[in-house]
Amino acid sequence: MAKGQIVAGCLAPHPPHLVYADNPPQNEAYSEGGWETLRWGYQRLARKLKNIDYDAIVIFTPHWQTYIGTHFLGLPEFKSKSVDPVFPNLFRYNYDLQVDVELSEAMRDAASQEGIITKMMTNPDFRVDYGTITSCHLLNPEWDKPIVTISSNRNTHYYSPEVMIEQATALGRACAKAIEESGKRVVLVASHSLSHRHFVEEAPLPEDMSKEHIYNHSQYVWDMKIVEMMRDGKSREVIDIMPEFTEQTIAETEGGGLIWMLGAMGFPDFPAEIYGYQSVIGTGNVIACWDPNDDTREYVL
Ligand code: 2X7
Ligand code: FE2
Repeated sequence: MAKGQIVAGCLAPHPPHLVYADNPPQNEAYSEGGWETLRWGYQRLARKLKNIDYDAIVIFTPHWQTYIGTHFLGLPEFKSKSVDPVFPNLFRYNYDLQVDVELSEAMRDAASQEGIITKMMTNPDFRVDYGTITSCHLLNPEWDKPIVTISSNRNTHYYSPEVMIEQATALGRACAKAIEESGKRVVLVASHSLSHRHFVEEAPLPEDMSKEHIYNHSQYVWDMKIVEMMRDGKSREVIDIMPEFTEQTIAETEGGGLIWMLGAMGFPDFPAEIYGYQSVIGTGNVIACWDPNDDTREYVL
């Protein structure tokens, strides 16, 4: 059997606004559009993924927060309605998704061997979080690939950003080993924004783009610094300054997704493809992809 491999790693922000703005039939709310820079970027990345041969998407989300260990989806199907607790006006999404349980169990076993506390989620009534649904919908609107969701253990809050770096890197290493042994071709997804200070009042019309802008300039400067390092292939350095970035901008990197993904990919030193940057209710969001294949890696933006 050929060795499995990670065929792409995506940083895929999940503001539910982006699904709302797209008006897919699964979502109950109706919009007049909005946030095109991110949505068009996602469409371009989704087209790239369509041309890559892969078996499954593995996604790490900060909106499935676990306090004892790291949890993995553990049933072949989850079907329900995902409602954003903060934006129920925008996001009430009917999903019916397939899970690659074999891969999920293999990653859990490998993580366990690394000394990480783990658990499989086998409650059929479990509601999959909106981070998973939003990023997966935008990267693969056809939902024609099985997924695995990995929870975010609250290391940053219990301990510190440095402990999160150690734990999420170990988890990434374990997942990479399990993928290699599985023989499967896998797309990794870190589902989160960058800077994360946001407005606390919504515009009367949420998609009114005349009201959308970054929360403050300092946040923007930090985001651009991180994006520049991604472009320059300095993924190890992104992780090194992450504790300060996370603290200064209350960044959603606190959940560990980007650390996990870059750790699994061995902290790549090739440039990330950048597909777009835009604010959503004041947060900073970049869509980026690390393509390990020298022949298909592009200079997108
Ligand atoms: O979860 C989110 C987010 N990360 C960014 C912006 C808006 C809403 O929800
Ligand atoms: Fe979020």
